[in-house]
Amino acid sequence: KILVIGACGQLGTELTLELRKLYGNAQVIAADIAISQHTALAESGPFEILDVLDRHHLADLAYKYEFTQIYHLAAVLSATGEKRPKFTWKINMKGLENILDLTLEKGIAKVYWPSSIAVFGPNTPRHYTPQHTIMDPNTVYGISKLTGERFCEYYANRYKLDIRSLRYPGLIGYKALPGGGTTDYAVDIFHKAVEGQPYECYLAENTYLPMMYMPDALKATLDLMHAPAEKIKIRSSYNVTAMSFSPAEVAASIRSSIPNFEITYKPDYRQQIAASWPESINDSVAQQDWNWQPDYDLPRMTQDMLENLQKQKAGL
Ligand code: VAH
Repeated sequence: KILVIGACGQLGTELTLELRKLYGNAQVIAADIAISQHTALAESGPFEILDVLDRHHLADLAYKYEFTQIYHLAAVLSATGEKRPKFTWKINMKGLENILDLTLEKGIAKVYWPSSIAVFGPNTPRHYTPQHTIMDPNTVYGISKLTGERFCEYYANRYKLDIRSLRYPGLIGYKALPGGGTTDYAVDIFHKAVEGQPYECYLAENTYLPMMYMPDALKATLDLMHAPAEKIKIRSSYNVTAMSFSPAEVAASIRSSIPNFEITYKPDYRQQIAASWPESINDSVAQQDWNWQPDYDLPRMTQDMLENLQKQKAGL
């Protein structure tokens, strides 16, 4: 059985649906602090309200379900994190610590924990950022993810635990809304476009960021988790990416289908966060170790996003 913590989030929703398709609904327990955007998860399989800071409830769930894998996705993301630094540090670090301790105590066979390009900072080489390089994150979220990588690698090596991780770029999908990231604009813009509304972007027009379409994020996560353990050489977190684009570029891509779509720019505090992150990522180590290969580029993602959002809008 698999426990997905943070199952109602942007990634958690889609990962839970995908895991239930693969393993069967009853095998995948969805857990979150609340049933937020997706009650469908509670209807299609086991659902538990869980606060990752509650170690006793975590232990109770381990006893109740005897899960052998955990996908620990619960975290406060970069933009929200800067508004509540101490809360973010507590949730992100104490939450991960509780999961790692449970994994050690119960002998959980395999753990997935997401990191992010947010672990890189202003002094990290920003073009084609390598797997091993300078890392000086200056957001609480990024600091918590870098510390988390160090802890995951320490537990994996010292206690021989099978903990695996990816440094996600911005993720874009139509099945679930993002929750408080700096890259959320890349989802919001598509919703505005299909509603026939202009989009006011909180990042400057030429702010390049590494991005990935959700089907590729699911593919990377499951390819990593299904790879034989001996292929996983990186126990901190793997660089992965699919593309890089700026708000101006994704707007132009949308205009090839919706010619009168308009965008304006009004950078806010999230511009500084984006400016501290890489513009592109070198994921050659993931390609070598477990054959990572994305399927979606900007044109293909744009077409799929618009088609599916327009279907949702039409209630199909
Ligand atoms: C965020 N979507 O913006 C997340 C992600 C790379 C960005 O970590 O905080």
